[in-house]
Amino acid sequence: MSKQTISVPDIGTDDAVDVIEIPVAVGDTIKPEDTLIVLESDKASMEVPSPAAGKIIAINVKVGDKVKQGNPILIIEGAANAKEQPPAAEKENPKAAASAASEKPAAKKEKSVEKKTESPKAVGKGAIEIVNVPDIGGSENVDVIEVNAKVGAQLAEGDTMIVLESDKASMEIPAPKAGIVRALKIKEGDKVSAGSPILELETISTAAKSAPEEKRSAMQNAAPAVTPEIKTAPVAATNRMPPKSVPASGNVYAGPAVRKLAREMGIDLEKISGSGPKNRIQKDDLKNFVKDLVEKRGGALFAIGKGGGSGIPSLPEIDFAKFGEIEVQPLTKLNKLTATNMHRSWLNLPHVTQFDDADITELEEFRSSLKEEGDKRGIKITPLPFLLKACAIALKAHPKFNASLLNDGEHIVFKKYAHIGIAVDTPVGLMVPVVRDVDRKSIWDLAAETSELANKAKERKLKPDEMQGGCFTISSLGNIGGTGFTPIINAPEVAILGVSKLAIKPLWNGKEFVPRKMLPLSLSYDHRVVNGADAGRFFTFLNELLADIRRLVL
Ligand code: CAO
Repeated sequence: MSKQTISVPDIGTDDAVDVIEIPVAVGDTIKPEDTLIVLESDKASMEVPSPAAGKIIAINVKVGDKVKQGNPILIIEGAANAKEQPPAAEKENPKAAASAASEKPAAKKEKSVEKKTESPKAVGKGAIEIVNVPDIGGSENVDVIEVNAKVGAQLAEGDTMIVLESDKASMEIPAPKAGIVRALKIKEGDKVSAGSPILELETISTAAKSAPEEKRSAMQNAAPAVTPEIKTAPVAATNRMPPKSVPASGNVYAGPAVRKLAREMGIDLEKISGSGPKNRIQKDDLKNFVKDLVEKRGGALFAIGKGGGSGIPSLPEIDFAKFGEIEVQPLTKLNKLTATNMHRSWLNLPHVTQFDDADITELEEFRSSLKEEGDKRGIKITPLPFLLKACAIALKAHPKFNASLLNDGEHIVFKKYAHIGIAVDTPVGLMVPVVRDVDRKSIWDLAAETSELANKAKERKLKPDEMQGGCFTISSLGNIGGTGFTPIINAPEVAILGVSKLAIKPLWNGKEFVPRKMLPLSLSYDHRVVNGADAGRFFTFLNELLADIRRLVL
């Protein structure tokens, strides 16, 4: 495999410059133009892009080293996609990719710049000057990828006005002097060359520099020297190294690669503190910031008691001990899991709950009549197996309730089976075992199975597959009490039936009030799948089945 040593290119100075950042490591696979190191001289800083693709097998420099043009930076191997190596003579003196390209004859360059130059106009206290794109290493029609300057904003000398990106590098163009931006001549997406007008600057005296200037004074030393010609000529025409990494307005000090990444990720660099020299923001700072954000906000989104992402405000921390004696206990794993599932469902599914009472007078009579037989069989019959059976039949008759939305937002799945979960209250938290093929099982079988599953849940003996595949859930608080509640849907199911405590209520039969055993039911449904009318029909159908259990066998 071929090996290639990559050296420091022409950096526009014979002086040794500092290596301030090495964003690559041995073992990394790099592409052409990936930043290898960041250098900083007393005039500017620049990222050195890779001229080739390959795997890094050695790095010859470290942060803090001083390097000059021609010093080896690193060795790459297997440069299959490597660009053509420059001829030997050129190798000795490679052009900095950023400054890049062939140099045009000075006279020609000046002429072309002169053509685009406008004379300063005297307005008010300061003169209005047109600030042009300086010599950008011969690159032409370079993309404007960022416009940092804003009309009306005050720029300090060295503040980044715009960021340009060529096919070789990106570079920040600093303000040649302090002033107030009176007009912008370009916008993001424009293509510019040396001499293209950037903005109109009303120059101000050095006494009127921007407020945060003191803080970044050290960094401003890195800005290119300003010559009077700056009004009409390129900045630092003799300096082929493009001015880079100067502090941008708002105190951000970061290289173009970091800025580009931040832009792609939608991150405001002003929120990040840089760990590099002179507080320069490095790629790792950006990564750590994102990691922190995800851990602190995303991770807490479904955590109990916390707000987090999606703009949901957090609840305030309260010191409950201030108000009296307290005891803090850890949540069980099940508590946390339930909280996560409930929160996720509550946030993702638009819930609607409808209420109704089912007249189960006859059902209760029939159930009582089964008691003796149940004792013989060793099976206790509660209203639950009847509810299961009725729900399974209702699911078959109303398929929208036996459905799930796919995450693609384009499809809905209709299930041909009727597996129903039952919420079971256990000492460690809520569990939902699933009774399979409810429609095909007898009331005796369902009674036996629900009691077995409930016992297993209470003893924590349920297997994972006994809690999966549900189409619908029944949550019965009937033995506990209450006249009604709004159950949370067990997503990706689309509906859940809440059962409250049976009560004897007077019902008008057309002639008189008669006492009837009424079972309060609440049906929560996902309004993306089920409409109110669908729910009304489902509920009516279910109540008819429960009111006349002969229908369960039809
Ligand atoms: N109204 C009045 N009495 C009811 C009733 C109702 N709706 N439902 C059940 N009962 C009665 C039963 O008939 C039984 O009485 P008898 O012993 O006199 O026959 C008694 O209440 C106890 O029933 P059970 O709870 O043992 O059995 P079940 O089949 O009704 O319920 C189970 C089983 C596992 C669902 C239940 O024990 C349970 O855990 N419920 C809690 C579910 C829950 O926590 N839901 C909330 C989820 S969201 O937080």
